[in-house]
Amino acid sequence: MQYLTALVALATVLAVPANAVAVWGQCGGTGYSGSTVCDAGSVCTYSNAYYSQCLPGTATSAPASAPPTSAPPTSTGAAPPSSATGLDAKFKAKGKLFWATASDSNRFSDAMDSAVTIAQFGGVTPENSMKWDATEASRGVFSFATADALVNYATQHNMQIRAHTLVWHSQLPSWVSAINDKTTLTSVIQTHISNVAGHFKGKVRSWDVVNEIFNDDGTFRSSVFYNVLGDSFVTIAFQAARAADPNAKLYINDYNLDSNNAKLQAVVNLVKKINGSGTKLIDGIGTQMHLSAGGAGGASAALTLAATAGVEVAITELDIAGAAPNDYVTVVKACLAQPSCVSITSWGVSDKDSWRASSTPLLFDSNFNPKPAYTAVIQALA
Ligand code: 9MR
Repeated sequence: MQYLTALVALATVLAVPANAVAVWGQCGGTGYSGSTVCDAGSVCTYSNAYYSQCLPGTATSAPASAPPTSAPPTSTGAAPPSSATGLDAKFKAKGKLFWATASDSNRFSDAMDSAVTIAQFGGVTPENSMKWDATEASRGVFSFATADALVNYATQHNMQIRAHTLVWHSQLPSWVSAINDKTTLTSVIQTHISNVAGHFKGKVRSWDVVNEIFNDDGTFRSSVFYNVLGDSFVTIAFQAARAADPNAKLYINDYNLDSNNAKLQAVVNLVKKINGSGTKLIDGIGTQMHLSAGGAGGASAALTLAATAGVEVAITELDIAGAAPNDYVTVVKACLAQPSCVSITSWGVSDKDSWRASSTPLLFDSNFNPKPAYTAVIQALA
């Protein structure tokens, strides 16, 4: 897939016309009839015969109307299937909402990553850009530039957005962890959520409102949120999220919900308790599914148990360390068989960019070539 790295500058003009394409937008390719001129600060960059994209940077050559100066080199690897035959399309054909991937601009700014993302995935989750440390590192000072880049990219490619995450003990600035009174922490949670979820109001399909709040035995995890507020922090967070973006689906998300176990039972019980005490606040349960080889056997039972909470269920961060193709197939079939399972999100595109890269847990290898697990999943979706 070396050809995907052949970047050919197509456009930068001194005056950018009104119909210029925003950064990350499409600006060329077979069948494309829109503007080939990018906004200032970005340049139309050749990815493949079907796709050119406005990437940040400045052109050093070619005027806007110039064709590519050279044909892309011949690929030595398998070309990504077209979007009509990709993972997301096949998953949707089975009645599901989307198959997404974790991403952020450090990933999709790579032309190979972007080409595979567009061909295969119908949604994104910000891998890091919407977390507390990225959005409110200092109290009351909000930054959204990196997250906005992902939202713009997803919007331009008709991808759904699973936003992640509002209240999490990790990647949490120390000024939050240091709070020790209920009034301040309640206000800080509400301010964070109203600003962050409010900023993306109407643009994301769902939010992971609380993330990883339970221990494996089903007790609450020790965190500043639980230690100061008790379990009331969950309701405080969901109420704030509902107020900030009333149409977003609000999720509770966790790992090790991979079988009928104590942790998943605690999640289901909490959802039933909160939703049963008046207004429905929680719309979905997210099971991350960071699995190990041979560890998918409980997936079907887990999805079945999660569905008993009466909310939608999503597989939100799927990767499988050292996966045999059949491990992936087991997960996909479990979701297909459970009507409440609405979506799958892979936690990244290429093995080389995985948070646990050494265990090669994803569907595309470090050169972005589809792995046998990918082929097995496509066959399972046939
Ligand atoms: O993939 C994320 C990695 O880039 C970050 O360094 C890490 C920091 O905590 O978070 C990773 O994503 C995590 C996700 O937000 C929540 N579930 C576990 C994921 C893997 O650690």
